[in-house]
Amino acid sequence: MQFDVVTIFPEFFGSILACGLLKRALVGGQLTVQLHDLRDFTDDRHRTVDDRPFGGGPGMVLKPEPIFRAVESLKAGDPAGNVPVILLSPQGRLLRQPVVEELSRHPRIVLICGRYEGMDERVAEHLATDEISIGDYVLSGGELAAGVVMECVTRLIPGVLGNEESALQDSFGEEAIPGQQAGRRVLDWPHYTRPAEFRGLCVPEVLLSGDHAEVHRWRRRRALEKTWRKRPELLADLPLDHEDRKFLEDLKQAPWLPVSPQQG
Ligand code: 6GU
Repeated sequence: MQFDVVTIFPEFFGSILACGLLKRALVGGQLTVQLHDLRDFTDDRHRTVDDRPFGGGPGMVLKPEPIFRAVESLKAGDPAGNVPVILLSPQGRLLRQPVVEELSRHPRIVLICGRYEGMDERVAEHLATDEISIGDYVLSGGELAAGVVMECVTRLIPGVLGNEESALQDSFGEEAIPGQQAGRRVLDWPHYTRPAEFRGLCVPEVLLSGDHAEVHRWRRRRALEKTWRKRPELLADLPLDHEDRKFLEDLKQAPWLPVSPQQG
């Protein structure tokens, strides 16, 4: 996978590429990231990337020419010409895990970091092939969003995660439970590690029992419970078996009761 990032702040990406998953993927050769300084594609002495908005008003607007030039120079090396060119902007479609999965199937992606005040609309209309937002809030620029896209897409590249299963078991990833439909989302179950008792707070007994079937059942129930309590709208899309439905019905009847006797 290769990301080409067009930005006025290439230095922004130093730390996120120097640690954790992205660093590992870069070192492992599964990932290449090329940072392109938008100012390198200007043609004036001041390396001007923005200008005042036509029609007046406050703020500056990113000029189209350097951005078109930058993207066209990147794509020159890619004759097939079907590289996605994604504009990061709050007007884009919302980034959700199915979108991440879709992006991860491309070998190369161009990311254009917008600025909050604006970018000449001709970039969105005639250069970008896609526009993505990472949520309904305002960022000053698309750099953080580009980092988010790179991180969540890179996690899906085969061989990047230590344990291939950990991607499958995540909240929002595919169901951990075998036999369930792909693409359905449930929140993750709670995790614990040693010590079994910390400041009087005990890890649920069932996790210490060694009974794998019971552990499995407990995790499923806690995942369902968490989803119902925190993101109930996700349950509507979830394929639920008879046991799941029975569990959720009981929970709704008496949400204050513990989810299983083992939990105490
Ligand atoms: Cl991708 N860019 C900006 N500027 N703000 C955002 C965003 C992107 N996603 C959410 N807010």
